[in-house]
Amino acid sequence: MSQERLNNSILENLPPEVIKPAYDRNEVTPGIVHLGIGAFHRAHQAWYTENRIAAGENSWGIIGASLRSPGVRDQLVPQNGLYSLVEKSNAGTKVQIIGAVSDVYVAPESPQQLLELLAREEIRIVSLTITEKGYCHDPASGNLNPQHPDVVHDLENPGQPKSALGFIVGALKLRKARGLPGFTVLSCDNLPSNGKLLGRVLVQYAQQVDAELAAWIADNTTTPATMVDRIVPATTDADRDELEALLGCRDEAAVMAEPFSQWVVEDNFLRGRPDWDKAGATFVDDVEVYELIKLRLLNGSHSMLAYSGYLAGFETVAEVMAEPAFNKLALHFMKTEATTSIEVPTDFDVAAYQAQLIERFENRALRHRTWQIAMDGSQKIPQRWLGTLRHQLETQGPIDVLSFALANWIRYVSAVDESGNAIEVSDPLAAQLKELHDHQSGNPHALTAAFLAFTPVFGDDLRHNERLQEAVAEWLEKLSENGTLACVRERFSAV
Ligand code: NAI
Ligand code: CS2
Repeated sequence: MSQERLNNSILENLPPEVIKPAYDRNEVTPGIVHLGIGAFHRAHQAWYTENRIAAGENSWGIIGASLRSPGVRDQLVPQNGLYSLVEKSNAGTKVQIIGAVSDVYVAPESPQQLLELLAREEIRIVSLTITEKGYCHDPASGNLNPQHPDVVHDLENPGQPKSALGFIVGALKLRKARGLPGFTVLSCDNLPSNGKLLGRVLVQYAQQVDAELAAWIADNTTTPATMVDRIVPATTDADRDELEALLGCRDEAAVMAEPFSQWVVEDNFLRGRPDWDKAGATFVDDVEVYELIKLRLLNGSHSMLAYSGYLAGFETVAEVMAEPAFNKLALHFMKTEATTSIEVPTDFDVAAYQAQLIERFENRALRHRTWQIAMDGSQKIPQRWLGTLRHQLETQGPIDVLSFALANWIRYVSAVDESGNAIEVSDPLAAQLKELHDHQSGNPHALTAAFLAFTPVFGDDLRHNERLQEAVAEWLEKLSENGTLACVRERFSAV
């Protein structure tokens, strides 16, 4: 029988080693609305903000909103918004109770209520972690996808939006009409030039509503770029049970994270911001190179290890990394393909960064499932692999690992693993990708050609590249004959 839920009244009874909010939560007023209050926001941006509120910046309280499901609201609201951030590493566990979130709205239950919240003057920052697919854009071009079902719905039903774009533009329209200032919209998702992308799709969406509003939004909002980094797996019931034993109460909203955290933010805020730099964040003028390094090295390796690791039968990243050939493969990929595609600043120690990534992936205390990282490949692959690939093709650089990775992704979206078991492929384009696979399965060359011609992911250029075509088809042949684990051991044990 679960014990009492975490809440304000039992904070003082928690074990002394648990870090608790060292401020009066009643003194905190909202300044940030966060859309997509999933695990990552709670373990990253909210953690930095908690630090600033504890330092007295108490007008930056967070109100969360889910644009999809009531799950997180039902976890947090019965706990007065409190939750545990559990830092886990091979060296041990550290628990901090975060108090920065005061409430959670569920948009589908009351879209008007969320629009009104976003239109409140004191809201100066609207931050987002809505996943790569939440921006209703075309991943290959970076422009708004006007046929996206949520865009079509929201333009026809502006009072009941479903998308973040619909809510943000709807709220800005209210603010303009009421003579209120705009706000800063802060993307914290793993997208290239996420600030520019968000600014572009917001204005492209608003132009479909009203050109004057689009112009006002361009002048009365800022969309700074960010590079966000902290590995935060989905929380399991086993995690909650383990934590309950430690806390002596039940925390349904807890999040698990590695100790490492990085946040690089373009310092372009319309109406102020918390001093997140005093909590360890970095404000810069140009986030570009930080994003590139992180997306191509960390996220590029993550996705490569996710598809090949899953098909090789490994459930978590740490399990994949415990296989010596995979461990070597990860570093080999970073050194020979991902890093060579980036102009790394001379004062940046890329070898140390690569070694640290390997160590972070080896963190056995975090159960980061290969299946979770494998989600939304059609939305992730363009920024994680294709920039590197185009560079390697242009410069005659090696593409051995990227073509191996693409071949494994193609096999993964067939939705059948090497033992004939079904794979639950979670991707907005899963049905199209499976059809593409099944149409050409058994013919590696035709299969490769069909995928490279799939423009929503690959654009128009890669289909014509014979070297790439050959390399992927060759891997598809080898992998279906010998299986992923045998191929990795045979090819990468000695790199
Ligand atoms: P999560 O599954 O815990 O939360 C995802 C949130 O996005 C939920 O609130 C969900 O309702 C919302 N969402 C999903 N699809 C949406 C859509 N189409 N429109 C609007 N909202 C939508 O996932 P988590 O771990 O919070 O990750 C979210 C994003 O954060 C990632 O996609 C990535 O961009 C970024 N991120 C995650 C890291 C991690 O290790 N978990 C680390 C760095 C960045
Ligand atoms: C992961 C990222 O699920 C995924 O796609 O690659 O969430 C990764 O954990 C983070 O970007 C780390 O900062």
